Amino acid sequence: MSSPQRYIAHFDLDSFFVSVEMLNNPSLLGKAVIVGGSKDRGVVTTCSYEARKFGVKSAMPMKQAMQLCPHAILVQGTRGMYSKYSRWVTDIIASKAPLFEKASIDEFYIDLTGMDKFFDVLEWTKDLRKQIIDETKLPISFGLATNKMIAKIATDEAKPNGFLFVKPGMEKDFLATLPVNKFSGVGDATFARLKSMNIHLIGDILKHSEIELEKSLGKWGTDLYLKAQGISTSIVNNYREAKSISNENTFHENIRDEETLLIELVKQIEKVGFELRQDKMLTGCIAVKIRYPDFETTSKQTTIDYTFSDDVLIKEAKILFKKLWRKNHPVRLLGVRLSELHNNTFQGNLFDDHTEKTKLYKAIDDVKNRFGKTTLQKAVTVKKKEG
Ligand code: TTP
Ligand code: MG
Repeated sequence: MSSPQRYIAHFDLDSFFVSVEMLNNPSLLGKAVIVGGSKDRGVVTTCSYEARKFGVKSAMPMKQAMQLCPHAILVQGTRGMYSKYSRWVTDIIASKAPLFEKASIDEFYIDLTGMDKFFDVLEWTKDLRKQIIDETKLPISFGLATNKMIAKIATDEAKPNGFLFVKPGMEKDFLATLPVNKFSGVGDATFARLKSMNIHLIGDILKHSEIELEKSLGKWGTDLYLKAQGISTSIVNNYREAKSISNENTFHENIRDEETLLIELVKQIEKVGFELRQDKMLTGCIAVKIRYPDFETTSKQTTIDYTFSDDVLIKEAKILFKKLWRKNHPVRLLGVRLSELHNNTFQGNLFDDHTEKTKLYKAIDDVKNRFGKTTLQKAVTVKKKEG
């Protein structure tokens, strides 16, 4: 029996944050719009296709963007809305797709392997796209192909507001005429290096032998050789089985003092928050668990705007704890859990416009990595021990 035909669909919302802003403010429609930080110090988070025509790109300093496109309308970003729309799209996909991965806030892979026996895979994917657009009013594009790598590149080629099907067997031809920096991981330096070897297009890679490429580029050369042929074996990680990050502590002696319990809670959040950021993830759901001495165990969870920030998590955890804990009852075990995780592909987290915060967390986490996880803690978790 031959193995089933692999089919992977990759969906990505078009200029996602801008599209959400346009829904809330239709006067922005069709205009050059930039979502980002402040005019003098901020960077571009994303921009509309009208602004892209002028060369504006995400991660570009805002100053430069405004020089390229002086008439652009600058929007600071609406906290909360992006998570809401991201969840909405996730729910629609979850209601239809047998197996899918949420790759980032606006990006999904759906595994449709073997489904061609039961339905027309392209029509099914087109229907799903139509449903997302009809319900949410957000523009979204997809690429459909035989693996994740080709599907993602196909989405990129289909944008804005389109779709592209790379039929089985057509992978190499599809890639051949695209520039080599369409492969993720080919940054400016590698791009220049490949140029010096006369490799501009992906098709040029295959003019060299695998051995040649390995000689000049090491293992990366072998990778490129495989990629250029359209080969990629990475799998779709089932979102329904996505992992969570948790931490809990059974106390030597039961604790009934509220302040001590809150300090323990903050400590645990700092641990899971650290892990979250090390894994480069965002979380959308936090839970607190309490076990009493008679072993009665209760927990409470809440959905939150996607975040990686300890401050946000601590605030939410405290609210949950206060709702959950029967005041003055001794506690045997306290725990926290973060779920609804997906990759944080951002340079910074826009939700609070906190590029500064991102830098701060990175600095704290770097120290934790070097000197151990307990080196740096919030003042509140330290205070108690000294006092
Ligand atoms: P992307 O899908 O990478 O970009 P996009 O949706 O804006 O544009 P495209 O049409 O090319 O898909 O990212 C999704 C959202 O994530 C984006 O709207 C803004 C946010 N984002 C950041 O906050 N920081 C970043 O560095 C990037 C790349 C994206
Ligand atoms: Mg997108």
